Amino acid sequence: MTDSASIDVEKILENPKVLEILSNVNRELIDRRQYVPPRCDVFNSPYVRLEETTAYRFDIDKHAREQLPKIIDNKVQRIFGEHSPDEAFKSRYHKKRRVGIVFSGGPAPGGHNVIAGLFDALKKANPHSRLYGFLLGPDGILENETIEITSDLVDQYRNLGGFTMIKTGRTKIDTPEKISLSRKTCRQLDLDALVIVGGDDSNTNAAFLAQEMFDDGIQILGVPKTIDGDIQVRDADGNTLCAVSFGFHSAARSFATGIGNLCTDSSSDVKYWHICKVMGRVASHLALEVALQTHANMTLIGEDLADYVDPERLARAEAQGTVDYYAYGMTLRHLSRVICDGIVRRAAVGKNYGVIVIPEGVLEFINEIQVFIIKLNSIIAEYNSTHDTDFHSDFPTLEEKTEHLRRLARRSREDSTFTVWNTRDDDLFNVLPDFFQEGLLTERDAHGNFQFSQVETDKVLMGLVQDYLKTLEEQGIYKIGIGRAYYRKTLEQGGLDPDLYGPVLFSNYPDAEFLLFNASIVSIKTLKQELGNQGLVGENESLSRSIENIFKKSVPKFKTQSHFYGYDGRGTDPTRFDCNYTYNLGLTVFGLIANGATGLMAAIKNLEFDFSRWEPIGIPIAPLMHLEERKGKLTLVLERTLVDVDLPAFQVSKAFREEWLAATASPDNYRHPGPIRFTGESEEDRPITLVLNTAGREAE
Ligand code: FBP
Repeated sequence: MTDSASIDVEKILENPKVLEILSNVNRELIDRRQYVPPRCDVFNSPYVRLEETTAYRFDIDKHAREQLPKIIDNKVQRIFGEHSPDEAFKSRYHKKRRVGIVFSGGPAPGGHNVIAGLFDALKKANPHSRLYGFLLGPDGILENETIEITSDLVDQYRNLGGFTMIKTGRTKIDTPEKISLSRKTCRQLDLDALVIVGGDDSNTNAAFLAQEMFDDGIQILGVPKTIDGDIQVRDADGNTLCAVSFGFHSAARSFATGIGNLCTDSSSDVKYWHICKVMGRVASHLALEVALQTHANMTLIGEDLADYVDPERLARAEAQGTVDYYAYGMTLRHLSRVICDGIVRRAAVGKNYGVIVIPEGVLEFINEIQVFIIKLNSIIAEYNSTHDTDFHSDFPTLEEKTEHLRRLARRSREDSTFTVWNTRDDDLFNVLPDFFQEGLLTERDAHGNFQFSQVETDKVLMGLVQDYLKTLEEQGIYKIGIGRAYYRKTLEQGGLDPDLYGPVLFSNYPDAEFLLFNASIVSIKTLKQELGNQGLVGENESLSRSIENIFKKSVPKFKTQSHFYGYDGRGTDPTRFDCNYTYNLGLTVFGLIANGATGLMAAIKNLEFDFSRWEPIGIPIAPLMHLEERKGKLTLVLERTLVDVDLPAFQVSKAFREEWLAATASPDNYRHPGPIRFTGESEEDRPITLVLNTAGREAE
């Protein structure tokens, strides 16, 4: 070994090659910064103008009409190229503007390109216009913390992931005080427009600010972002206006890269089940896309579990003339049984390994857990609204929190009008493992959302799986299948006749390719007994080494490795799809600003089709809002879109379930998507979910 004292680090660092490979600026970064996303055709015109269309209908919530009267009648705006507008239009368009932009919520790949698109269009219309970035999310608005976004800054971040340029935060602008602080900041900065790049809650903020600042003439526009992919907009007739939020494709591809690698590892070392929890607070879009990308052995889709109906329970209840509500939706126990079934079936063909994908929000779709989440949400919200302090600071430990719940259960016994937490709830809650209780009681985020990423969903589920597999093993059901050829070879090498022992040892001898020990043989002792009963081994004789070895190989060891795919995918560099999508969103948002719009969300229609068909539009936010429970109160928010289990993407994945489980003697059917490639061709240039959901509509 070289003596470290003899190494001249200074000399090494004089070598230009060394300096080059150590530089923060690598080839990938240079290529990304230089990439120029294509523009939707309309943006190649010198101007764009809006045209209101009444082709889309929305079912408007009466609360939205009451609370957002100034923007509720906004219509979808189509954007057209304009070559020779009149002078009044030109002077409005070229007006010197001051625009603010803020990121809100979790990072999503592509955010920097929204800024780049907006910046380029703003400066092209008037080089004296200025763009300000609010720092650290909505807090930057409340505290008037900004930086001016310059061309040098934009060039540093073109086509790069993260929200690093101006950072982000989760503060919600949800009180009259915060709204008035926001107005004050916008006025102080003399802003013409504010752009909020965010998810459902942030676009909700945008709608309320648009309403509040309508008379000030400050335009508020939203841009749909979230890796969760749950901002999808359809009108009341099912026409798609926004197929997916930006960031979804990149995050899903990043998760799929990692999970695809685990499929390779797992089928090489053949000893682990890799349990992969993937982000997606509620909806399972990311898990579904990962399933389609990797063909992992099992992927749970929350929406599918909620849709489940247990035919046996239903029939039993029907025969008894009763209703069994537990027949609808899957229980945690049942789900663990379904997973065990896949594990046992693969083991039977010698595959005691595999990959399971679990969406982080799966518990939301398990009835019994959802009830706890709702009840605890309202208990915490109630406590916070009636006390000066806060639930989590008053009851910092789990013990103190459960003691508070116990008191509530006691109260329900004394006061029959108090029903939110009764003795049964308390009893059921107390049998949950501590870490899960802690997870369910975890602090809600600023929007009152349950923080699924803080709960070890996979641990809860896999704990049940582990227990049930033990039972199945004791019952002789969970066993590793022994290759027939291997069995013959081993016995012959041991000088034994395989055909003499085979029928005694195995339940499927000699036809099956993988032989399964009889269910009654669960230990060396029972193995010896079985052979003794058939006169194949004497009482005082020891077992043949080859038979003992074969038996040992059939005993399953269920070894797991847990992985969480979330923050890594949020920070990945965007795919080309997301680069192009977000740059055009930035151009779109400027088109909306230049034409005086407010209370709209920039979007690209036809995203699910080829780029040549992409159409920039403005979608009115207020008509998309409805009432949802937040912090124990019904509140107006933008509706999230869950996985539609009737659409092709899910139906196709369901049709492939058996093939991807691969519980057969044939090889596994993994698909290895590889890393996100910025250059070159790939068979899918947009999310597979989108391709499938629109398959057959390409020619429309
Ligand atoms: P947004 O909806 O704000 O884009 O965030 C989505 C998400 O990435 C979820 O998938 C995840 O549950 C959550 O953020 C994690 O939040 P946090 O950053 O607060 O840990």
